[in-house]
Amino acid sequence: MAVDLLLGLQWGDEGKGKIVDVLTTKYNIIARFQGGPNAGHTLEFDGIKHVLRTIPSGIFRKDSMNVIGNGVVIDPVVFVQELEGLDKFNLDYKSKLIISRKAHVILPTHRLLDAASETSKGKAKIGSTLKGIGPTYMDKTGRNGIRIGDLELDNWKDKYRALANKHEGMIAFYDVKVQYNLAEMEAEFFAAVERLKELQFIDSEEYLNQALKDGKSILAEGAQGSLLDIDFGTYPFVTSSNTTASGACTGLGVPPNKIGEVFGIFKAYTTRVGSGPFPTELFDQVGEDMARIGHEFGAVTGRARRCGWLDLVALRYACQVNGVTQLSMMKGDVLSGFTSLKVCTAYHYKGKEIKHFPFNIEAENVTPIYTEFKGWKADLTKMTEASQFPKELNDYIDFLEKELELPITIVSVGPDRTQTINR
Ligand code: 2SA
Ligand code: MG
Repeated sequence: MAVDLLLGLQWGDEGKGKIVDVLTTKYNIIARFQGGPNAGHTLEFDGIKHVLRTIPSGIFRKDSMNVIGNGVVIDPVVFVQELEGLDKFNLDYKSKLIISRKAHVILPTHRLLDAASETSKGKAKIGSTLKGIGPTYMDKTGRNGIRIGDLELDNWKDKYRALANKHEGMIAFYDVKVQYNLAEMEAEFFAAVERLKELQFIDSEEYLNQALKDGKSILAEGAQGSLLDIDFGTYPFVTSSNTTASGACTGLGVPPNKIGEVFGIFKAYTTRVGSGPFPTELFDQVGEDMARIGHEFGAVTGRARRCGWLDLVALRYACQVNGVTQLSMMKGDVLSGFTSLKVCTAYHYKGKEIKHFPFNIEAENVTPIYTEFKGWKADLTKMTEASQFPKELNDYIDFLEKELELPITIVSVGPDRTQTINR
């Protein structure tokens, strides 16, 4: 059996949670491979809306196992809150959720360091979610981190103390005002670690490879988006993990020759939260309409998302880096009623027209070149099959498929599980 991947192709918030939820019935195991509580995967079904942070989106399905892989960073405090949020659903998460011993732990001081680093940058800040993601991955690559498996050792608190002390020195070094009461944060953290230890910690690479041998199917659920990838994203305005396909291999311990389908998820327009370049960003009424109609607010922090037209230069790049095999287009319903729609097909870059994603996409270097489309009026949200689509929507989809040289097999026409159309 193979591991299929589900990845966001833009700057996050493409609607991955919804598509994982729709696809989970086809898989035995759903696995997260990178990121942490900076993610907010929204699922809607039976009139309920739920946001998942670190827990894989298969948790609501009776028969799926959910694995948090070694590439993920876990904040025990947020994790326990997440578990408490699931209590009302009566899920047997102790038997359905397993955590890699090699995943790294976000400490309270990692969150403080995130805040200190962002404050020290002033206007140049990354716009991080302040969940401690960057500092935790820094400690991982700096070979200082504490892993989930460490929490099973008797002396883990010694290791914790040494690292937290070091972090306090670093916070002082930043020389910015960060108010905190570490004793309080630590009490909450230690209590959360004890709850976390009630779950199963495993050697997840062993578990997953054995599952493949046993004929089980696995879906790897990406978080954030390709343009936030630490290597291929709009650096430094990125997150600190590999959000692209290769991250699934390193973040789960499954070999590349076991990767099967790569589902790429994109919105029919583009959004971005946090700082950083965004060539097709709109600063006018049209952009405001997209934000309002699309409810474009961060699922974790509530931040307003910046909105703009679909950028095919960026999307083509993301498809290439990930080896996408099929696409899902989300939130086309938000564009209903727009008189005309634009799609960026190339950039003017240093006096030339280019179609590849260049090193620097800052506004002073890049001007988008657009193709314009007639909009559609019909409300898509009640549609149940592709034959009901208005001609203008079909024209839009056909154009994207031709430009991207990939099939758009799923079109989402609303947030609910049921508002999903296969083509
Ligand atoms: P971080 O916290 O260090 O990973 O932030 C670094 C950059 O990555 C962006 N980022 C995100 N962008 C979109 N969605 C994300 N998750 C939340 C959601 C966002 C929220 O799913 O709604 O609630 O605000 C996410 N996580 C990280 C971030 O904006 C920085 O640009
Ligand atoms: Mg999100």
